[in-house]
Order: sequence, then C-alpha cells, then structure tokens
Amino acid sequence: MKGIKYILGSALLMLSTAVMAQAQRNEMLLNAVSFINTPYGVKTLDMNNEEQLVLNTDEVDCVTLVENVLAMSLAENSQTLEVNEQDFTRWLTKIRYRNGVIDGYPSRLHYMTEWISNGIKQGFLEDITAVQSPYTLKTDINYMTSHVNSYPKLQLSADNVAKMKQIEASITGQEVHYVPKDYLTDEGFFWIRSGDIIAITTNTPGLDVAHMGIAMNVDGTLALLHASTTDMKVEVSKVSLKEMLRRNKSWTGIRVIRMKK
Ligand code: 2YP
Repeated sequence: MKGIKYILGSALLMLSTAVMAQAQRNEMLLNAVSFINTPYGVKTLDMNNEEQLVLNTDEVDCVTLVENVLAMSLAENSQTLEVNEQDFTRWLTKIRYRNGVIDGYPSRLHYMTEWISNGIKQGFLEDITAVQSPYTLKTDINYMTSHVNSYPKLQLSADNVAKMKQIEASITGQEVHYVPKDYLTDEGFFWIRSGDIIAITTNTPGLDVAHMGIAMNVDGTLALLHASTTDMKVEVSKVSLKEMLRRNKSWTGIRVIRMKK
C-alpha cells in the first residue's frame, strides 16, 4: 500500500509540474518579446488596390504588432509549440476582419472598439476591464469619415465613405469599461497580467483608441511592449504605462483585453 501511494504521489507530482510548466508558458508575452526591435512600418495594410490579407512581420505598427502576436499565440500548438502558416493566416483573418470575412476596405476592423467586440464575439478575446473596472465611457466614433484626407482608400471611394459612416454609427453610443488614467498606478493592478492587450482610450474627437500594445511587468512596474512612433521600432517602454499616459494629454485611460484560448 505504501508503495502504491508513493508511486501515485510521484505521478501526481510529475503531472502538476507539467501543468505548471504549461501555465507558465505565456504565449502572448513570449511572441511579443520576439518582435522587439522590429522596425515600425507606416500604413502597411493600405498598399494594395484591392483589400487582401497582408502578411508582414518585418515591419509593424501598434495594431499589426498586436494582431501578429495574437494570431501566433492562437495558432500555436500547445503540445509541439509550433505555428503552422495556414493556422496563422486563418487566425489573422479572423482577428483583422469583421466575422473573419474579407470584403473590401470597410470589412477591415479599423476601430479598436469593433476589433475588440469582434474578438469577443468570435470567442478568442475577453474584456478584462468589463469585469474588473467600474468606470465606463460612451463611444462617439467618426474620425475616419471626418478625416477622409488621411485615408487614401476613403479619398478614392464615396462608397467606402458611405459604408464607413454606417459602421461608425453602429459602434457609436456603446458603453465600454476602462480604467481612467488617474486611477492607474505605476505597478498596475493584480488583475493585469503580462501578455494582456492594452488599448489606450483617447479624447481626440471621433476616435476611440489612440494606441495599443502588450502589458509587461518589468521589476514590479507595469510597462508597455509596443510599436513606438517615437523610436520607430518595437520596444518595451522605458517608463511605466501610467507615466506614458500622464505625459500624453489626449490619452484618457486603458482597456485591458485578454486572449482566450
Ligand atoms: C489603425 O489605426 C487604423 C486602421 O485603418 C489600420 O486610423 C484608424 C481609425 N484605424 O488598419 C490599422 C493598422 O494599420 O491602424 C491605429 C492608429 O494607431 C497607429 C497606427 C499607431 O499608433 O501605430 C489604431 O487607431 C490604434 O490607435 C488608433 C491610431 N489611429 C489614429 O490615431 C488616427
């Protein structure tokens, strides 16, 4: 009896070590770290005449960094840790396009409000601030159609403008949970984990989110791993996320979103 108990005990111990090792493997964080020093690429998704899936891990902006990291993490086989290209492409399409369907420029999820809702609806994202933060804001979205000159694909097509106006109206007036920047601390909160997606909310009229990145705990400080337009590359912020927000008058707070796998 004693022998059996011992064998069972050590089998359980081995099992829990394996479980622990898996729990400790933070795909989002590891994949995000692999992008450090990748050059910043401007408007990399807008180079083709016809809307098509752009695969580019050589140059990223704040959104495409997060999209690539998320697609890699979702596509990663938990046993072999391999990412096959077909799965990666399938996930990237689901992440970037409304209901995973590519159907022209307006089918791309240009606004992070809709990008997040789509991910939740498709089952691969969860809204952590919705559970953890009591503070809410109401979306008022019209930035793209109010700045047609900044978007060549809108400048060239009245149809695209009309479709984007409809989309903007459909995502305006939504109540979303966020953490106002005054409540954020340099350490962050216990419920914000390394690898979480951070969307920075803004008071720029007509816009919902102004920047995004991946949460990273650096010696007890909550920092942001992001594609920086200041240094034109992917890097971990030298100051805390709280300090980044404090320095930018148009940034109002954060939404915290987590991959659900
Ligand atoms: C998005 O901008 C674009 C998408 O069209 C594009 O400009 C808007 C409303 N959407 O598909 C996507 C990927 O290139 O970028 C982002 C932009 O952030 C930039 C690119 C950055 O900091 O690297 C998202 O909306 C995230 O924050 C905002 C920001 N746009 C503006 O500030 C106008």
